[in-house]
Amino acid sequence: MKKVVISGSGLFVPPHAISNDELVDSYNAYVDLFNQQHESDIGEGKVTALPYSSSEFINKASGINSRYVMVKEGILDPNIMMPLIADQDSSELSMQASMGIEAAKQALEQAKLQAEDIDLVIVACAYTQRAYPAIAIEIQQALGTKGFAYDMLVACSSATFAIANAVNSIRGGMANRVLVINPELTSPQSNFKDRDSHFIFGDVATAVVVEKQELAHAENAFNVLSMNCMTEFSSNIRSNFGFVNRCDPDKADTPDKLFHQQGRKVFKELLPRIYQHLDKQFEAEQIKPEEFKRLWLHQANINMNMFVVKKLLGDNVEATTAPIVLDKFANTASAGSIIAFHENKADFVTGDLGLLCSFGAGYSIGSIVLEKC
Ligand code: CO8
Repeated sequence: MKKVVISGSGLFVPPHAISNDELVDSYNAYVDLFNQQHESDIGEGKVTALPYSSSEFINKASGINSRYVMVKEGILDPNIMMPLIADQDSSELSMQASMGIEAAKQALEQAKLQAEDIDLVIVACAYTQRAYPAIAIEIQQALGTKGFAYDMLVACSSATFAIANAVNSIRGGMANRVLVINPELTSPQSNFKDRDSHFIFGDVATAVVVEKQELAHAENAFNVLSMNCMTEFSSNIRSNFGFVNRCDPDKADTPDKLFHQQGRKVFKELLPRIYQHLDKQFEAEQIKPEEFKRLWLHQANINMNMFVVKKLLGDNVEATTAPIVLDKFANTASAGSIIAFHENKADFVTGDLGLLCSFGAGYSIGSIVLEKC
């Protein structure tokens, strides 16, 4: 089997940060406004008064302290509660393409490659801002990559599933060098009026270069030793946004068209599936969890990550073994584990093992064992 490596990674950080306190202040101002507007219905028991959000809860329940967004205007206004992003002319570079290009340029530089060395671009994320033409093809043209390009969506597992596609495209002879790009523009999909989820997401873009080992510069390269993907249908994390929405105008804008979830159920149902998934992969590959120098895990919830780490490695694990980036970036859907990888791989020496693992909506789980070349 052809050896394939990840030879570069990149991270684009959006221009605006929002702290928990800022977000909670705006949410609570929205609550005051809502409760005032519905005062008599609340008094008569026809409408339930909204309770406040709190920074203490957010930090304790999720580990998130802050998040980045592409456009801050509107999000913190209690009368708006969404980013105000102007509609773009078709001749302009889309927001997701511009985010992805910045991450891709860094990944190319790390891999010591030019755009024209790439013969496949895969854009993989929770949502693309339009269905067609693909954001990946827009990036192909803007960067000047060769070959072909396509978009794919697997929510939080988009990056690991796309890396698996990239590896298989190289092994199957369809490509030599692939850019996998994750432009996660989550803020327009987030419901900032929903106390349960208003704090969860942040915008970011990541990218990796995947290429044939024989073509790669060994300096930054990680050999892909094993890959495993699984899915199982669940509506516990869901968005009903789609192209059919406009055909029922009365319901086209209801909250189910944004991200919503049963967070507790997800926690309880997904964790055992993650353990089973990884156990199976490690058994098949004859790898013991303690052989990993680092776990680059999906970044949805700090408590969930700690459960995974403890189950794999026991109670006494150094914080550096499974780095947390969600305190600063929040949940960035598929980009989370790639940020952790990008920021925490420089100390790897030849033979060191690491695990890239994502989990989330679908349900979906993707895991990739990497070995430093
Ligand atoms: N402030 C204060 N109190 C709150 C708040 C708040 N903001 N929200 C809830 N509470 C209260 C509740 O009302 C509840 O009160 P009570 O006990 O009186 O009923 C109490 O706090 C506890 O609530 P929960 O049980 O809901 O709290 P949890 O401890 O479960 O924490 C979490 C909630 C953080 C959501 C947690 O359940 C979680 O993270 N679960 C894992 C979910 C997960 O991993 N989901 C993956 C989603 S990401 C994904 O798959 C990608 C989707 C595609 C991306 C889309 C981009 C937008």
